[in-house]
Amino acid sequence: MKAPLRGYYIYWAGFLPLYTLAFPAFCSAQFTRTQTSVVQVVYFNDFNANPGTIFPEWSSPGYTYWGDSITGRGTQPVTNVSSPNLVQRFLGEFGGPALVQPGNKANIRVEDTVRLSLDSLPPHKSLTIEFDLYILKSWDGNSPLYGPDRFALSVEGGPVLIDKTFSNNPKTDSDGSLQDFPSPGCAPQLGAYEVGTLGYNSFFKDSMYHLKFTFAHTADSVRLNFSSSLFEGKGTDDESWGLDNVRVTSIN
Ligand SMILES: [Ca+2]
Ligand SMILES: [Ca+2]
Ligand SMILES: [Ca+2]
Repeated sequence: MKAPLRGYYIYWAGFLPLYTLAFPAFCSAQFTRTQTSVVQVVYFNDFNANPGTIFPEWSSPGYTYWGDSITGRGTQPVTNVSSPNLVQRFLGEFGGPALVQPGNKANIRVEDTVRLSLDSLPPHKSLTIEFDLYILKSWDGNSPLYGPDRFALSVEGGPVLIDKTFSNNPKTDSDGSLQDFPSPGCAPQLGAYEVGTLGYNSFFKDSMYHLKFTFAHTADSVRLNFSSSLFEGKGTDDESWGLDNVRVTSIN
């Protein structure tokens, strides 16, 4: 393991006082406190607990699929796993079930959502969510043949923080597999802070992104929906994703 087993925790991060300098007559500097921001980490989890751990704050409304004259839905377990090379544990793998036999071409879209629910938040004016997103195996980005393959994060009853295509498919000429993260028409895996470190598929590999968003929020509870919309229907052995180092900070 790269990181110690820490589990998740909730704690005060302390106070961040903001001051302005005032220079009255005699030019004697004087500090005047005009505002105090309270910054508090209200949630963190590195998911380094034993694989198969249930984290009660995480749940799923399940997956849905449609295409090739079939539609359906099912339940999505939410737990943590180890990467194949055992260097990391994370929440995953998500993306939906295999709906075709291995090796067959399918034209099925699968949408899968996992949800973080936090209650009893301290008084605040905004929240920051940051996390590592692991894009695993053969995501195809904008491909008209095998995509689009999208990842999204939204606040229930609030804004969509990200909804972008991601790609691990280097065959951009034949498959049109560019990605829209961080901006439209980018090369596969652009912006990833690491590629191929988790030991997945040797051709498509895996890519790790650090994402961070701040949004206005005042209620004492929040629901954050992390979701994928993947095209092919071959299941998590073919295209999947995971989350790690999820941190939520409140700012008052
Ligand atoms: Ca981890
Ligand atoms: Ca694929
Ligand atoms: Ca795909």
